[in-house]
Amino acid sequence: QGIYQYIRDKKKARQKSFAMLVDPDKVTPQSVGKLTRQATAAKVDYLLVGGSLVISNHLDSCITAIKDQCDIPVVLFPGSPSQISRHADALLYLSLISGRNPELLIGQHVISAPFVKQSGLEIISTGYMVIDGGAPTTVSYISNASPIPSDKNEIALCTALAGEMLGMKLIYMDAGSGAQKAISEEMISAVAEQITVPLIVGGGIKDPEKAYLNCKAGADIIVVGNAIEKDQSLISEMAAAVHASARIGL
Ligand code: 1GP
Repeated sequence: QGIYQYIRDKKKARQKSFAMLVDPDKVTPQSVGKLTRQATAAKVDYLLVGGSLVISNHLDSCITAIKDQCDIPVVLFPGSPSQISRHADALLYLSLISGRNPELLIGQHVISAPFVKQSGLEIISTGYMVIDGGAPTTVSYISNASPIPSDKNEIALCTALAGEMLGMKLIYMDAGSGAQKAISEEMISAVAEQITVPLIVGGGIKDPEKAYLNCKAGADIIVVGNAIEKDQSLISEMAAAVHASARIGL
């Protein structure tokens, strides 16, 4: 069974998932052991690997080390076609549908398509929506595209709807890594009420309560990176909050 089917099944069963974002620049093949032990103990559902800007060139060896040491699915979240590793389990094939930069909507996909196909990875087409996170984030700068204003829920919902009708299998709403302001619950619920595909939400989530509220608003998968890099005790707290939101029937 593929990762996407697994995500769909969990949504159908009204289960919420927690994904830990692993920045390839902040780990080494030697240091991933600690991280995989913590993630396994915390029952993290997915490891998302990638970022808008990756400087190191040890992606393959880090993913191989992660796969050797745990059974958590590794899903690529690439900022560019150079961040593709056939050692992962699946690839979020991102199209930046919130922006109007043709390179990130389709251009880079065309150039990398043969290579992506040959990788043998499970490809999950994802409508990627960057939402204004208060101050410019790396993704908003690098993408050279305006994020959706944080209070324009109707733009977010129309964008997500268009993405779903174009055939995107997931919608990912992201305030950007390290965002000052996470996406509002109002915007999450406006989108969640309209779409049927699973909804991923991330960017600037700093505490378990916000993770919980996002699930309550309709997010299916919560992604956290920065906050758990700063305080690793949050890994289990975040995962527990996300899993608890499903148990009480949200
Ligand atoms: C960024 O959604 C992710 O693409 C995670 O963001 O690092 O702010 O948790 P943070």
